[in-house]
Amino acid sequence: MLESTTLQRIFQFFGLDPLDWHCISFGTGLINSTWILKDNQGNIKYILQRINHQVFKRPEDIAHNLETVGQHLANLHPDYLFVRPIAAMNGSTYLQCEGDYYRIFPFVKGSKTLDVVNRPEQAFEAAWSFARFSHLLEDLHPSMIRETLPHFHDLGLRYQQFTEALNGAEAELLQQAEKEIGFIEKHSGYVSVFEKLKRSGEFPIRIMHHDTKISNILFDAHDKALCVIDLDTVMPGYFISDVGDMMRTYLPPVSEEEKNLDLVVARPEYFRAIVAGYLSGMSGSLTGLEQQQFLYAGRFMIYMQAIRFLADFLQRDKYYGARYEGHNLIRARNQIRLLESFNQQQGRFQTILEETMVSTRR
Ligand code: GN1
Ligand code: MG
Repeated sequence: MLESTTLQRIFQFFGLDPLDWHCISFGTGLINSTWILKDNQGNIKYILQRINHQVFKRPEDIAHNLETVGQHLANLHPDYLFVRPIAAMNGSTYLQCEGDYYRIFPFVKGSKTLDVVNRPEQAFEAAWSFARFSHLLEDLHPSMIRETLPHFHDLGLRYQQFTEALNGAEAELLQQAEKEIGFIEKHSGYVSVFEKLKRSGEFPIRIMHHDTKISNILFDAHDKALCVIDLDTVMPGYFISDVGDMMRTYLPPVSEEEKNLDLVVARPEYFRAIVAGYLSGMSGSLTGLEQQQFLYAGRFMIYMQAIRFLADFLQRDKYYGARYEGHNLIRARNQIRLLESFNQQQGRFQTILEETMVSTRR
């Protein structure tokens, strides 16, 4: 919860009268904390967020990126809905307070977020929106955008961190995670694929969102996507990050928290929706090599998340935290199961990819 003195300072900084607002905890993110601000009539008007300063070391870079992207879109695509944080009296869009950082976004009226994807149309809408976002930023040079989390989706580095976690782990934890460690090691070829793609010259650095889970899209009452949100990790990267994280989070009918692994399966009709939505939102901008990497995108992100959860388990949950004993091992198992289900169906997914590429071209 928020200390009431902190809340008072936030209100004061952003010029809001404390008597007018009720602050209620909201959202399920693992890193930042979120609240909604309701007025006295019970209407949600603002979203308040605390940026996790342990993770995001330079919040001023986030502010710089939001400003640069917002300005670019306002100039070239004035009809595009881009939600910018509100500015305080002194022009700053964030408040630094006792080592933490706070900012406030206007709430988009009539919008809602989804926690699970239960219709392929929702996956299509989300994929289209994330693609459109990157597409509209193609004429903004990636060097204009700062890396808010350096090497965030660098699979080589993640693998190295996993190896370090292995070397430093207690024997008891190593034993509990023996099977999962074996799986990660056996599939380390995914890391070399990434290194090869980066060197290929046909795999451009683009401005990507880097956190494309479904709750980062605002939908209207009819499940039409209104806009993308949670822009802290908007930074230069590769298209496989966004497409892959959509596969990781939209393909299964359950979340990464699910303990019953029988429920963790990759659903082909959602794969089709992601590919179709993404290709159409990108309007033909993907290179030939990129178009061939939709399956790899899924593997890349699911594998990386499995590594991150497993490394965190071995390091006693220092990054993600844990709500129960073995939580991050369960999360890693869930991701591994998803990757197995994905790979078991790769023939089918490849056919869907080819069909969708043909129908999108028409
Ligand atoms: C974190 O905080 P949240 O839930 O938006 C993480 C993502 C992971 C995700 C897994 C900055 O995102 O990379 O995919 O947890 N973000 C960061 O749930 O590490
Ligand atoms: Mg996030």
